[in-house]
Amino acid sequence: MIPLERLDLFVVERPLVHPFRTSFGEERVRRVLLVKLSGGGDGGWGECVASLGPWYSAETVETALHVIRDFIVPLLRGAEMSHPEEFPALGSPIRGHPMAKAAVEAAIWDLYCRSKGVPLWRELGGVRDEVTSGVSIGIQENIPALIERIREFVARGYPRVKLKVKPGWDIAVLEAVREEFPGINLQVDANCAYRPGDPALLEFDRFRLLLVEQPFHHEDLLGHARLAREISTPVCLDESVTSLHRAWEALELGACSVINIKQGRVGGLTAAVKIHDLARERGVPVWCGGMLETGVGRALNVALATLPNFTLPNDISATDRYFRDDIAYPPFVLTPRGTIPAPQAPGIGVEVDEDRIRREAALHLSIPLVRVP
Ligand code: OSB
Ligand code: MG
Repeated sequence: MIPLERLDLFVVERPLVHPFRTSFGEERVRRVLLVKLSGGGDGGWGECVASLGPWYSAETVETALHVIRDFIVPLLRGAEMSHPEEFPALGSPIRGHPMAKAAVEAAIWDLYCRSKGVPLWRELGGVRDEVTSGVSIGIQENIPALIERIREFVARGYPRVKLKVKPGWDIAVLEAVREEFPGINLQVDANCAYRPGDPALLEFDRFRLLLVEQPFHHEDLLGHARLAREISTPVCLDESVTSLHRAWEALELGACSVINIKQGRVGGLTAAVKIHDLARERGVPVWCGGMLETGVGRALNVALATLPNFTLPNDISATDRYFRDDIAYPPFVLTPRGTIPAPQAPGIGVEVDEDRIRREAALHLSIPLVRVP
């Protein structure tokens, strides 16, 4: 049995090195909800990927806190789990709230793997000890500023660039970028900003893009299926794929030929691995998306991306692309091969600076899961 004795929730803030602008808003500071599960002398960590506001998905830091404290904690009390894969069934009475569930599941995985002495990526079935990196670049003030950002990241050795696009920040931008960087691996992410029928979408085919990510509303699988038949650029889904079932529906409908997997968005690592397996059976490549995570969440992403069907570059950049000063050590660094190595230490493979988190936390709740005699 996995011993579950105490759950700690911490909220900490970390300023981003660069503000990150998408079609739905701008983030300057990451407000991070961390989960620590303690038991049997070990501690496991999870990071919740929810943001301050319900813009990327319905969840927020506050809803995740509420759901973990008031609904997941009671389920954990007296739970007899022998493996982290059993957590989704335990959490299934709670409808929705994948990011809240994923954060707790991650802490269970880390605790389990640390006590077993194995790296998380090996336990998940990883087949490589480094993952291909990529960088996601937000919407900039103007095109020259964007060109400079791209130049900087290409010079640092990032093997793939993803640009955020939206109506009005798309075709002219791509023309300028392709003129300056004809050979780079390039893809775009619209975060749901287009309406079906927008003529700009047909023009994406001119730019030799690896893929176009989530052009339409998150519920619009049929719209994506129609677009996938109209353009030759592969359509990739992010926001739309919230579960294994949704991934299956999207593939059945032909709504995408690539999937961006984020463990937080799909309710945890167990569901993420299942989506990976389904896509693999169908010959659909996947890659690991990011949510501007700290080192804890990045470690989870790296572990996931070691699975065999993660064959496209991932939104997993080095720590210094996000934060000057992270909460977990050592930092993730980009290798000369354009990869991020998977840690060899047990569990998520990074150490959390807990003393500092306790000092700096905007909120800390420490909840016993067993009766203290
Ligand atoms: O759509 O992939 C997205 C960040 C926050 C919310 C949504 C997205 C993103 C990114 C960042 O693209 C990727 C990263 O963490 O490097
Ligand atoms: Mg995306």
